[in-house]
Amino acid sequence: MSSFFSDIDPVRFDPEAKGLAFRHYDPDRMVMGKSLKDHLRFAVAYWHSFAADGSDPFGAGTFGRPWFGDTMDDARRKADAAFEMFAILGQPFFCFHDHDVRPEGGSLAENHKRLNEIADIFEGKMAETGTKLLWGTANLFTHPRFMSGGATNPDPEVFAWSASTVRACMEVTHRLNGENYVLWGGREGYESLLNTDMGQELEHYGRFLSMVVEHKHKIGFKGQILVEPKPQEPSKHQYDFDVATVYGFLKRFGLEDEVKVNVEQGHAILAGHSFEHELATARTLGILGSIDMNRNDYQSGWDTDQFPNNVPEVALAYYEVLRAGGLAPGGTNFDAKLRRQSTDPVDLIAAHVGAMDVCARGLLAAAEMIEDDALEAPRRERYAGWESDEAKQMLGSSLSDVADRAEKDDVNPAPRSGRQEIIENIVNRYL
Ligand code: XLS
Ligand code: NI
Ligand code: NI
Repeated sequence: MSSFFSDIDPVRFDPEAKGLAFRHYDPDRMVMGKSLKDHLRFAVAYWHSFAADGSDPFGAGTFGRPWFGDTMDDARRKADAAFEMFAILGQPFFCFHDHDVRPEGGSLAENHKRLNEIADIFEGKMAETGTKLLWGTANLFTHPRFMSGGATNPDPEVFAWSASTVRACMEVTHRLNGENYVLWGGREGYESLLNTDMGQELEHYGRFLSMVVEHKHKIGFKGQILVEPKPQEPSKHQYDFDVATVYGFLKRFGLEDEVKVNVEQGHAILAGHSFEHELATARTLGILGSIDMNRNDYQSGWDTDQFPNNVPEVALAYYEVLRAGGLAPGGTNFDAKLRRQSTDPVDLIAAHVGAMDVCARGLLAAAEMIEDDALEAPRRERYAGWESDEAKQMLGSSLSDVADRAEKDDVNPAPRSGRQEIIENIVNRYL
């Protein structure tokens, strides 16, 4: 067994503790009829925690983990450290790409063999520790073969390679009882319109996603299929720009009842939205599947994948999640990495502990606002006019009927305050 975290004890809920402890995340605390653990469904992202090396566009990796290397032994050491960390955190779930867990094999057959070998190890460790798989996914963006996309690549052989890779990842996810399967299309987009046939690429993308759904049913995978929207980076323009764009795409290909979205905080910001906007859009359209809880640095304008630390933002996000009826079978995935100067094993633990506490505070505040009807009461009042029979009838009549009635009654509505500041003050009481 790896001893990477050897001097770190399992983290417990203890609001009085001096050292590493959860001060707000009490997994067993009951809120709105469910434990915090079941509301939040936290997951560690294998890639950022165990594969990221701390490099940036200007400098080499700084983390130097003992499992860095490209052999299967390195991959096994990495798995040991990962499950050691899940146990220390009491983390119920994890998520991974094929590329994070095994070294590249150079051929499809070798890649799949290696992936399945690591999945065997995961299977044993999951049974031992009770850690579950929130979602699996395929990395169709790191290797140079994917530089022009996976399913939207102009080269049909890359489409075929992608199909084989996604099939292998879906089947491993199914075998490990994953609760979701995610597709994030980082390079499913374009760099330049001058060399891109957008119509053809969108057709191929739609067909690919349909094939994924068909395969899900063929193998009896019961988890959710999720698309993760993002507007750009690494593509200049990504086809899955935001939640509304993805919904239009799903509708076009008849997939709106089969596929939901995994909404990431940082991606929402990159798209020029707030996180709660994206969550409310997904909730309203009935496609909220899961969340990636990692923020950007608002000054840099990049997807910096930092651990969440802003309770007011997180509270409004979980408010939308609770209104949607919760996350399950999705969860809260920390798609977040350490800053490159945070090089110690304890930094990795502390980052997750802090993030889990921030999420717990946010969810508790959101639940209290819901239990007190603090925001819904003023919202209902604002729309109360629509409760009358006369108002409801308008929606079933013609433009002329409504216009005639307005003119006959000589309606002349007076402006009414939206009370935004008053409501903002109410929110502030809960934070
Ligand atoms: C990148 C994405 C990625 C997905 C999984 O920006 O967030 O990490 O979550 O492929
Ligand atoms: Ni991201
Ligand atoms: Ni993500």
